Amino acid sequence: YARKAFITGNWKLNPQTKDEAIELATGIASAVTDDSPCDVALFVPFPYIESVQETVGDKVIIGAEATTPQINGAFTGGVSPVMLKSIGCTWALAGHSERRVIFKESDEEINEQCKMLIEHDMNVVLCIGETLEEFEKELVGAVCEIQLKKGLAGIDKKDLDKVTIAYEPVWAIGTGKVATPEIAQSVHETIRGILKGMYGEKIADSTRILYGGSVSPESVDGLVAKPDIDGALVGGASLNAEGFGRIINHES
Ligand code: G2H
Repeated sequence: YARKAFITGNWKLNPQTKDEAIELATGIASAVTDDSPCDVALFVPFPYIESVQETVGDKVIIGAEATTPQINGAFTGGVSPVMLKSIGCTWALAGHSERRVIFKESDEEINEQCKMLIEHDMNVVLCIGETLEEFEKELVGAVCEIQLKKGLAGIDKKDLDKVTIAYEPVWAIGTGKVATPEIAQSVHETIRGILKGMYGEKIADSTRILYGGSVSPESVDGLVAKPDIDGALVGGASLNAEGFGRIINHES
């Protein structure tokens, strides 16, 4: 199965102004050429989505960093998939560890978000991953299995082409401590095995699994060289156009 590499950036609560967002997006889009070995996406703050989309055109997919699973009503501060779709945005992250930890989103809420996105024919990158404590207790496989099964509960096989998985060990996020390619590969293989149990071999083989957690221009090549690592979800290093350009145009 040829899974095309997928390099994605997650800007989080950055940059500070729309002008800076457009400048950064311009730099990143200029790094994407016909020779780039991958699809490219950027998950950006809501207020920047439309202008950044306009800036990058077809070169880069622009998505939301989070969504609210309800469609309308009394949910102050919420942003629904329908609203996003109405501005031409058809991708979103779900379950990033910062949403789980800081915004207290549960597996059930994350599942609702995934289902709602899919129901509206949108694409989701479901983020999963263990804490340092769970890693040390050798619970990585168990944690990934729970988060995958709960996150994807009720999602049909036919819709898995709208799902990308991002494995982000919490201990590697923003800490500069990137997982070694060997550790990441072994977890990705486990995740693919869990997907196989849930959806069968064909779906498991065609679903892209990205690694996230302190990916840098220096570490990307070793990671994506591994057979089950199909790309990266890049935080800090996606805020520098030159560095992110290097990650996009990694060795392949
Ligand atoms: C993990 C990652 C992007 P960073 O959160 O989602 O961020 O690359 O800064 O660790």
